[in-house]
Amino acid sequence: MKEYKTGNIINFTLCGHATTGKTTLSEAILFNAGEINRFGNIEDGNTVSDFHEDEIEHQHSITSSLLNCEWLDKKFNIIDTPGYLEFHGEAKAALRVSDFAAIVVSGTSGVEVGTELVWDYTKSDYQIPGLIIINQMDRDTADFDAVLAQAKDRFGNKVFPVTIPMQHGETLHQIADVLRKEIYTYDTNGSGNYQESKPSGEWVQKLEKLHEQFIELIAESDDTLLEKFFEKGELTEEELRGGLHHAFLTGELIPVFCVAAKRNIGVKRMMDIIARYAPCASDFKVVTGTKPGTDDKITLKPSQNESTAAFVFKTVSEPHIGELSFFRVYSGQVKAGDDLENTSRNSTEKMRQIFFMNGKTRKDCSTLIAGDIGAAVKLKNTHTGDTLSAASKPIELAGIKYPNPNMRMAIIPKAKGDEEKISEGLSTIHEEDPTFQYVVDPELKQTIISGQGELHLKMVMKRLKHRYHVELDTIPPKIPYRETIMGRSEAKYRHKKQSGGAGQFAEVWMRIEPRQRGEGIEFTNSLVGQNVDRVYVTSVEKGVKAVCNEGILAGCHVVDLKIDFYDGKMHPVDSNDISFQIAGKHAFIDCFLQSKPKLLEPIYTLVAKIPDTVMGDVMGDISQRRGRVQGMETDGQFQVITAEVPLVNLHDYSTSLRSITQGRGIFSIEFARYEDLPASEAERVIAEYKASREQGN
Ligand SMILES: Nc1nc2c(ncn2[C@@H]2O[C@H](COP(=O)(O)OP(=O)(O)O)[C@@H](O)[C@H]2O)c(=O)[nH]1
Ligand SMILES: [Mg+2]
Repeated sequence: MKEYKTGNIINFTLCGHATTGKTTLSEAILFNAGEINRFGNIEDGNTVSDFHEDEIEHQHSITSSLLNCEWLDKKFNIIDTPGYLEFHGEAKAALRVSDFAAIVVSGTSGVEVGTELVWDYTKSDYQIPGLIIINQMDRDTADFDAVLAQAKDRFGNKVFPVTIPMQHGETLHQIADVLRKEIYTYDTNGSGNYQESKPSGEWVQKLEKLHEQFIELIAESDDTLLEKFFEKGELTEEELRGGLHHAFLTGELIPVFCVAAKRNIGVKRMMDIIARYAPCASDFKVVTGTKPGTDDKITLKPSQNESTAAFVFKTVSEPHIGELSFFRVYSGQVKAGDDLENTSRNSTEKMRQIFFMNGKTRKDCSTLIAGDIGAAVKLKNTHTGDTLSAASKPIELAGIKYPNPNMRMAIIPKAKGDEEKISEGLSTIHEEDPTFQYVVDPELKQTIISGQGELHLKMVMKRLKHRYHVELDTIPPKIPYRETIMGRSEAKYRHKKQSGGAGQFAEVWMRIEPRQRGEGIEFTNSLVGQNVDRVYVTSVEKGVKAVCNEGILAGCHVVDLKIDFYDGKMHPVDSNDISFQIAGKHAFIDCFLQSKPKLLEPIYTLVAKIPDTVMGDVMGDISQRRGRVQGMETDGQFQVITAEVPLVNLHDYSTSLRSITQGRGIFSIEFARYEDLPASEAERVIAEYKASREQGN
């Protein structure tokens, strides 16, 4: 394979909402570049990017794919990412190593929540430039102007069309180019080829006007250009080219392209403009990281002569190959056989074989230079998010910012004795895919897995089954209810035992009263006189705290009350620590049961962003979940609903919102507070607890 310089490598991520045609577009790009000679499609399950069995079955991308091709002497490393919200972690990881984001929008559905999310990652998380591709322009309902207006509204007035469609729907075959003021007439046989011509009729004026506005926008992005522009009233072609590159790189221009990927219309011209003007690997002048284990900044140059630093953004386990680690080299070079330092884990790593990737196709390569992206096999102890660097100048690069999990499940092994395999499997999958998490919850006594949604967790279960041969059932996680009181009371408890040898004696007088929500437990003593030796105060407190931990009504933590140990009795010989613990415990239980005890449930604040059209259904669903809507706000073509919903009714929210909105809604939840559990629910919880106690669980 040809060798490229850092300045000739362009890395970008195809990202956006689901089914906008990212994978189809990646196929068109590879086809146009001659990397493949058959143009695969989604329906036949034969694209380079969607090669996984699950992707073919579901007819959409689930993991990101690394692709590469050459265009106009530039090497494109393209990462095609899944648009489904559950797999957005893949897009976040891909953007982490990209020079810019190529955000694909459908000409029919326009800006969607997935579009806004990737825009946010690009701007807030990584500060890289972006371009917008309006695809599916051959669909009858496609409306370029409407989608462009939406994009401007959402992403600002730096959004500007570089190519525009001259027909809409089926008949689309011509694209007007604002940069060159030319018309491109595409072959309709999918070859992607076109003929150039001069505009005529209304298009002369139209292109002239757009071209002028475009130059103004470019000139505005750079003071020296602006001066020249004012002096001469125009820019030379060379100035314009330089300005275009600079404006794109700095986000002063967000170029928009129109394409019909499936028909291979508009794609080649877009590739030309990317090759000529898009940000490339050498444009980001410094690589910033930290000295491992410290916050001290270190910078390197994005040059192959610099000390080596590479970042692993993805790990997969492929059958017959083993672990494949995808990485971008930021500086220096990585050669097969190199020993590098994994500065994230403080270990060394040998790079055995390294590859260029095109979907599942690997091409051996001996060296990857600064700016390039490839994969290595069988790294010993390197995982997603790790930095590999030269031992002589260790550096750690910033990690990937992942989305928060929004679905939790408790797991139960189907067979006994699988515990070890399960924990090994869970930890390996988490290291490969950090958006999947698990914890053994000591309070709930359950292993809780969490991820981006039902499909995501199903995929994890599938991997556990195939790779570790363990099968798991999933159930909704238990709810961490709380127990507390509404009234005050007092009780006296005498613990007395005489069985042969030394006896046990303790008497505890106690009062309890409620505290405000969130104030916790307060234990005090107001003993006077010498009825009880003060050493027993801690014994009583220990007894009380143990009960608070175990619960009285339903096995939940007791919260928000004040206990005062105010008097008691002791015996000179038979009283001891354990007797006072026992008496304290029972005195407390007696008090508690007399003080109008009740259960509390966790309430979460739910914020959902959804399209206008499904507002009624989303609200109806929230109220069915005992949720209370707190507010609604319009945000472009979306509505943002804030509601408070009991946690017990949220475990399947991700699935439900997805089905109500057809994948066009997003949400987040955050703990708000504990509130009274309605009486009928409390009865159920207490009955379930009693039943499980009887079964000995
Ligand atoms: N009419 C039309 N359909 C397209 C175009 N691009 C993609 N599609 C179809 O849109 C659907 C989603 O495409 P896909 O590439 O999987 O989208 P992705 O989820 O963004 O990767 C598939 O049925 C494609 O055949 C296009 O330009 N025109
Ligand atoms: Mg796809």
